[in-house]
Amino acid sequence: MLTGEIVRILFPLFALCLMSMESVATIESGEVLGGESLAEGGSFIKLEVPFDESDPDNTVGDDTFQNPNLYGFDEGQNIEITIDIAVDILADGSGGEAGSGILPAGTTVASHYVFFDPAGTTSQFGTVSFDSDILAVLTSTETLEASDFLINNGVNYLNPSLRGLESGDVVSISGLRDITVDWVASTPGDYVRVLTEFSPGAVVPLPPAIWLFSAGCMVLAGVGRRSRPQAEQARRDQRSAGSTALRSSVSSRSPSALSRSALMAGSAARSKWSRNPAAWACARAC
Ligand SMILES: [Ca+2]
Ligand SMILES: [Ca+2]
Ligand SMILES: [Ca+2]
Repeated sequence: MLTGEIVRILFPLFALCLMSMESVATIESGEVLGGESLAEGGSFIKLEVPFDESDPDNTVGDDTFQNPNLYGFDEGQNIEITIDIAVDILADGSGGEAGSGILPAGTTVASHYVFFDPAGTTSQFGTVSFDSDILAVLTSTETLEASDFLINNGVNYLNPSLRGLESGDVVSISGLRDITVDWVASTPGDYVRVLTEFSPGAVVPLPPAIWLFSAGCMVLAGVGRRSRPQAEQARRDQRSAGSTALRSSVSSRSPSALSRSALMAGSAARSKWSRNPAAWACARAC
């Protein structure tokens, strides 16, 4: 009974722990391969939210970085969208593109932000890779703003009119899980959102879940240890009471009366007692 209560308490906590897990990195890697950015020492940097590389901290979208690096960070992970989302580039499912279109409601997406925010007009060529297949890329200020509900990460997003790409900027799907950027930016910078399929890398932080589950197992084990001595004591009491009944039966008769029937009666008494110890105790005392 007690064990059942504990399980009923721990199971919801265990489920809540799993549901509240923080996401982990799902942008796997990136690289700056060319352009003035590379000459200026730019490299790919995966940001962990909240970040302090910006000025002000944890803010993106309008000259808050001002350096030659290519950046990326994860937004909401494994979200089932409830409305259709207009996208600028749809993946064709084989590592290429299928033009602009709609990502339909009911699709599960993992969202990521990739951007370049140099101090002055600078070109950059690079790649970014993800841990699951790309579904779509959003490159215009309008589609970015319409999909900002996927953010879900506490970052302060600024939304100037030139947040998206301009003429001459190219972001393309270059593999099932890869994009290539080839753009020129200055103020406020170039920003795109990449939507991938369900991210296996985001389904983690088992440490807190394991900790809670382990604690529950320890509690249950403790209950089991407490229960065993009690059960053993009850068995000893049964054996002791049965022996007393048999001795009493024997002492009230002559030795010749210690017949097979008496022994059988003692055995029957032990059996009766073992089935109903309370009734047996009452029969003896009352
Ligand atoms: Ca800038
Ligand atoms: Ca640009
Ligand atoms: Ca721009």
